Amino acid sequence: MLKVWGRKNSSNVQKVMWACGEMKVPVERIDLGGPFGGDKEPPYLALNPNGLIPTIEDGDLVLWESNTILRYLTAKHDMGGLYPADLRERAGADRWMDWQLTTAGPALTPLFLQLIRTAANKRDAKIIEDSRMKTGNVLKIFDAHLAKNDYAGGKRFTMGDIPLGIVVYRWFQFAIEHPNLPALKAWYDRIAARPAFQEHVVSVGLT
Ligand SMILES: N[C@@H](CCC(=O)N[C@@H](CS)C(=O)NCC(=O)O)C(=O)O
Repeated sequence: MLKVWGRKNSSNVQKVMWACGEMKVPVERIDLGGPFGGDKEPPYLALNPNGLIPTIEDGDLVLWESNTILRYLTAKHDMGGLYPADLRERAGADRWMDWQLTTAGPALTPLFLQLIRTAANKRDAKIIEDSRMKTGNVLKIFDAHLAKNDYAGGKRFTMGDIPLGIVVYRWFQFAIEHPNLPALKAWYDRIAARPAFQEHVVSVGLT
């Protein structure tokens, strides 16, 4: 069975679990990282020298980098579905996956670390405000795309929606002022109706 290494409240592990849930691929997930530790120990570093989660083992294939894992698993199990066969649709999905890693994720991370992982009396208001502004501004770019497209890749749900679905879930949970982004909200409501998203993201919550 496919093995996934990593704690279930990691956004990057959730990408893999959500995709497997969508495709009904059975998974053995092993808790690692955060309070579980083990991610900087030699046996795990032999699988993933970055000491980060997730890593998967699929037979004798060992793979890390969450979005690469997402591409591999969806291509293997759902070619033409979650993994678009059409080159243009795939490029659209790929583009928003890369944008999550390079742009939206880094904008949001300080907000997450401050509001979820830092005690209230140790929080830095400037870091929170900078990250709030930056995230709102970058998500306006995705909102403009969604005003003309139902999903990241175009007309239908694909792998391209998964990384940003988790970013936007987190962003909406924070008790901060959010800019009004109606197309993003409508897209998020479509995402939130998916049972695999509910199981692997919403029900895990923010910790
Ligand atoms: N670019 C990597 C980033 C992986 C990453 O930063 N993972 C975080 C969790 S989301 C991690 O391993 N943190 C250390 C820990 O959980 O102990 C990916 O997308 O897989």
